[in-house]
Formats: sequence, structure tokens, C-alpha cells
Amino acid sequence: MSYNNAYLPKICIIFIISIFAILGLVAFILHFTQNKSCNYEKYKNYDKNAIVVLTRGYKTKNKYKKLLTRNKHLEKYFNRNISYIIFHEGNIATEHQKYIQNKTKIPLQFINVKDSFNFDNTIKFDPDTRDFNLGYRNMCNFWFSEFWKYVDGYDKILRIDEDCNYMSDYNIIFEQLDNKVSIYGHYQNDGGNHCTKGLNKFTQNFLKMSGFDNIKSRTPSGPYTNVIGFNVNKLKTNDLLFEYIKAVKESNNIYIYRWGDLPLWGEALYYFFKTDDHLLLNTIKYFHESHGRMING
Ligand SMILES: Nc1nc2c(ncn2[C@@H]2O[C@H](COP(=O)(O)OP(=O)(O)OP(=O)(O)O)[C@@H](O)[C@H]2O)c(=O)[nH]1
Ligand SMILES: [Mg+2]
Repeated sequence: MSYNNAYLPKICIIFIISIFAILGLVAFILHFTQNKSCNYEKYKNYDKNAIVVLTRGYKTKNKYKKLLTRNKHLEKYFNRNISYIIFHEGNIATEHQKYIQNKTKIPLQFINVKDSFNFDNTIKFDPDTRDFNLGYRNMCNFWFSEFWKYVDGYDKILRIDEDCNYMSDYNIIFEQLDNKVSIYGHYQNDGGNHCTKGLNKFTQNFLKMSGFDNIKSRTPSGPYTNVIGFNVNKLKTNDLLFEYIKAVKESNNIYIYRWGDLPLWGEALYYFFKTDDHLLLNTIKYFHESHGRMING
């Protein structure tokens, strides 16, 4: 009996030390294996970056296939230093949000942007644009005039639409955006003539009213906006851009003439920035499903 009593405290101490040693070893192993599989340590970035999408809500879960596929494609280069944000109109039910989240290991943030979908129904659409519904016009308006307020805390964002499957390493874009206001994978020279009625005249008038002269005219064109990176902080320093956005918004022309976010961003980048402020990057590889089109593949 006396033998047991003498050794008990020592045995307890050795036992406790062993537990701590094992826990330490497990934590150490987890730390390194996780970093390797997620590949994010390499891209540790202290800016606040987000990958964003505006997407539709559906009545049934099986309609989210495109969004789930899009999300899956982002897993390979998952980076826990990036926020993955899903903007919706308040019509993705909580149960559906859980379903979407459960289909990916990427933590998602759902943000309701319904306030930006208020529409004055006295506005009459130009009959030449009748093929486009209100939702589409809301989307164009969102990606030009409205998204700013939802990304206020972020330095850089990368928009990847619901129907776009991104193939390459998107971490690189955030690095490259340090020196650019915008980066995109394709530039569309045909801005869609029936949906840009009066756009360039409007921009020219705006510039004249702002005191500029000898303004060159141009045929609407612009970056393929279904995947586009923005340096929000840099863009925010351009007062003229924000006066233009306000003028476009007040004109209601995104709704009336269905001016698209693509030609609008084309006008903005052309008139308010230098050519080398933005970049066409052919390492941006993705599949735009609804057009069946591979970009830089
Ligand atoms: N919440 C919401 N999102 C929309 C609506 N219309 C389009 N979107 C989203 O906006 C993005 C672009 O829409 P798309 O329909 O792909 O537009 P597009 O690429 O110009 O045209 P298509 O691909 O040919 O249809 C996608 O992420 C859509 O989910 C809408 O009415 N409401
Ligand atoms: Mg599309």
C-alpha cells in the first residue's frame, strides 16, 4: 500500500503531460495537412476579399443545380481568407440555403439584397427590349449601381455568376487586382446594339456637363461581366465614376432601354480610367454555361 501512495502523484503528472503532448502533436499535424490540402497559405492575403454572386431563388431544390456546380468548381482553390457571398432577393428560403451550404465545403454567406430590387412600375420599357424581363433589368442595375453598399467592408471582389464554372486559380486575381481597378477574362466588342440605345450619347452629354470637351464617341462594348474582378477601394476614389453611376441611375435608362452592366462598365472603364488601369487576363478560365462558351480554354 505504501508503495502505491508514493508513486501516485508522479504517475498522475506523467499522465497529464502525455495527454498534452498527444493533443499538441494532433494539432500540429492537423495544421499542416489542412494548409496543404486547401492551398491557401501560399496566398495569405490581409485584404478583405470576396467572391460574389447575385443569384435567383427557386421553388424547388433541384433548380439550384447550376449554382451548386458553380460552387463546386470553387473548392479546388478554396481560401479561408476569402468570403464567399451569395446575394439573393430574399427568395432563397432558409431550408434551401442549408441545402446549398451542405453541398459544398466552402462556408457561404447569404445576403438579402431585396432593398435594391425596388422598382418604380410607372416606368415603361422600350418595346424593342420587351424580350428582357424585369429580373434581368434589376440584375443589370444591381451590378452597376447597387452592389456597392453590400461590399462596403471589402477591398476587392470577384463576381462569378450562377452559370459560370470557374476553372483556374482565382487567388491570383486578388493579387493582380492590387494594381488594377478591374480584371476580366474576355472583352466583348459587340455590346448588343438593341440594348444600348442612347448610351454613348448619354455618356458624352454627362462628360460635357462635367466640363470635358473633345469627347470621342465609341460603339458600346465592354468586359464580359459574368466573371469580373473589381478593386472596390480603388474604384471608390474616382468621384467622376460615382457621379456617372448616379446620373445613370436617375435616368432610369437601365430599366427603360435595358442598358446592360457589360456596356455600362465598358463606358465607365473607357472614359473614367486609363487603359492600363484595367486588365484582360487570359489565365481567367471559365465556362459560361448558358452561352455554352469556354473563356480562355
Ligand atoms: N436574384 C436574381 N438574380 C438574377 C436575376 N436575373 C439574373 N440573375 C443573376 O444574374 C446573373 C446573370 O444572369 P444571366 O441570366 O446569366 O445573364 P447573362 O449571362 O447576361 O445572360 P444568359 O446567361 O444568356 O441568361 C446570374 O448569376 C443570375 O443568377 C433575377 O431576376 N433575380
Ligand atoms: Mg449568364
